[in-house]
Amino acid sequence: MTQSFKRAWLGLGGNIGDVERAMAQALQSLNAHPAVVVELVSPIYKTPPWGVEDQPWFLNCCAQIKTSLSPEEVLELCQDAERQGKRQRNVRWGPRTIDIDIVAFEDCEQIEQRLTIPHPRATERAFVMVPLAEIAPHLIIAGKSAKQWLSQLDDDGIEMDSSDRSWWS
Ligand code: A4P
Ligand code: MG
Repeated sequence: MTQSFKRAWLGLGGNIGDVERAMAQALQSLNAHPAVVVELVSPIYKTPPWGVEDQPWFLNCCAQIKTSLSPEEVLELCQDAERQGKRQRNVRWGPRTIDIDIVAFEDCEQIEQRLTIPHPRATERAFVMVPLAEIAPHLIIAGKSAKQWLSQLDDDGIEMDSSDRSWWS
């Protein structure tokens, strides 16, 4: 039986607790799945809060995976990883320790409440496009490359935390 592998790009972030550890654990648990390979992970960036500004700064990164799972199955895995991160931290209130969005999925475009691909707000967010452009500058999302989207965004304040790309493994 031949399996068809697709690439997908994930955006990870958080601003409560040990976010680096939560993101590393999430990426490790995705990579441990027999149908998922984490191929590339960006450096971690410190990013000013977007949307609600009165909250702590975030850490963000992006990852490229290869998978034979469907987009919905990948979303489920991401949500499992989010739940694990929360449980271990036992955070009673406040923003999530870790949030994982599917930014794009090869050969998939869909608008559904449960899963919209590409992620409808990703191209407006420098905290997604900065790390994405680092690992997949030529990836086309909604007609433009990650690098082109980034050139239109305000990336003021975003700082690379460390250029180490193996921080998660
Ligand atoms: N869902 C639909 N499409 C997708 C997709 N492509 N990927 C559904 C993931 N989930 C998708 O998600 C709610 C539901 O969206 C999921 O159950 C899934 O079925 P959510 O993450 O709880 O919230 P949201 O509505 O997706 O919000 P969004 O736009 O992701 O914003 P958040 O998560 O509220 O953003 N500032 C910085 N600097 N860095 C950050 O990481 N994050 C947030 C939180 C705000 N400001 C930030 C950051
Ligand atoms: Mg989200």
